[in-house]
Amino acid sequence: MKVALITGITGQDGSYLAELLLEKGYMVHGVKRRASSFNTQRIDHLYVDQHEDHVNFKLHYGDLTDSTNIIRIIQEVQPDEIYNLGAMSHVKVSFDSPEYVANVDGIGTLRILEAVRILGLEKKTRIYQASTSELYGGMEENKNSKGMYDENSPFYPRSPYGAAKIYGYWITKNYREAYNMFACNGILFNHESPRRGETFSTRKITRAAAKIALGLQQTLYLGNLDSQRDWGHAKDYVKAMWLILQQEKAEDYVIATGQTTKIRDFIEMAFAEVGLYIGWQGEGVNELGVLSKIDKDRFNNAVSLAKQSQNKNDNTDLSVGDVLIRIDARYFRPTEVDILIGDPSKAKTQLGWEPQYNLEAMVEEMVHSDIALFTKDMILKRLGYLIPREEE
Ligand code: NDP
Ligand code: GDR
Repeated sequence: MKVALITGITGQDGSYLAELLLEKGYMVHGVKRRASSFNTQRIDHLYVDQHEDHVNFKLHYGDLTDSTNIIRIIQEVQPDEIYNLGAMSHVKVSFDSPEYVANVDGIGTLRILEAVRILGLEKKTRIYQASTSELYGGMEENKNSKGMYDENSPFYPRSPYGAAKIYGYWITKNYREAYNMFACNGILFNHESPRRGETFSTRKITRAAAKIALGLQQTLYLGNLDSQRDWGHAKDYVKAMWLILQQEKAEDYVIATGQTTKIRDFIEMAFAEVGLYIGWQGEGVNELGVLSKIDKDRFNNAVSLAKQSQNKNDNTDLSVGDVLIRIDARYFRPTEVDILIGDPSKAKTQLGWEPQYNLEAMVEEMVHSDIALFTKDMILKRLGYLIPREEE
């Protein structure tokens, strides 16, 4: 039985990766942070009573800022593979807490590598480092001949997050070269899912599309609508992480779709999923996203369960001309990454990696998952049950 250790197991990617490794028969260990409220919602379904005979999933309290517990956990677990996914991963928030991000996302990577070395596990333990397309910074002149970023494109990080992750990238490469360790960077472009954190752009948008359709929210406030991202599905991307560690030789790989989409186009797709069509008026901070058409069939179809459960004919007062999206300058970043588009040729050829999802399928899944989530809340509320997270 192979043994894996995942830092960041409570996050989006950690939860999908844990599922994948359990399916493959691994013993999965995860590092979770102590928090004053539950932070394991994404992995609760994987929990096994530690008193049972065949325990294949175990959590350890730990933090990437604390080398003593990193060393202790790795010593106890003796992992064949470590996936270092733990990070303060929000680019905008990294401008508010730059030193903390440097410590967790940058030095945290060093702590993992050094722990493996101190414990003499260099030959046994393979290490995956969660590197990111934020390293490229969206510099036009650094794209390859196909107009994309690949494994040879120069880096130019544009945030404290990007700057911390570039240290993680290079220290991983350095430990591979200096100590002959099997340590690899996956340079992953944006990947999303119904489990995406609620304050990242895609999930904020799919949640708002669902809530507005259900009559639970009026307006969605966003920042820069013109940046472009190469969006894939987290489920596809964790498969690439695993493949990277199964190769004969340790190398770095770009994982991306090769397509890029503006934030405003993602908004249009998400709202169209609930039958609401958005038109744009005005410019800059005064730009508005206005409801230009309602497709009643699509709308009714999307919110049908909520409507039945409320015993109402119609539970929204939406009409054409309503302003659904406004700009709030607070969400602009001091420096922005304007465009990201990755060239996954190496991963496709060498790893045999092929994503299953396209953007349309992912948007559909995310919007409908959020509708189901809020419908459940509405039903519980109607039955008089107070939803715990609203009590807190
Ligand atoms: P999430 O933000 O969903 O998850 C981050 C995880 O790291 C959480 O489990 C979080 O714990 C944990 N964490 C945060 N701070 C610490 C700390 N000090 N010590 C230990 N663990 C910590 O991120 P994703 O799942 O989306 O991303 C996984 C990794 O991949 C991250 O490193 C991210 O930077 C990187 N990445 C992500 C991309 C994406 O598009 N999703 C693209 C490229 C790279 P808690 O739940 O307690 O907050
Ligand atoms: P990103 O993702 O910064 O690419 O980092 P995010 O979804 O936060 O931003 C994408 C783009 O959307 C614009 N934007 C907004 N973003 C947020 N979060 N909230 C808003 O209200 C909003 N309005 C507009 C942003 O300005 C940006 O241009 C993600 C993270 O998962 C990183 O950890 C990872 O490394 C990179 O993807 C690849």
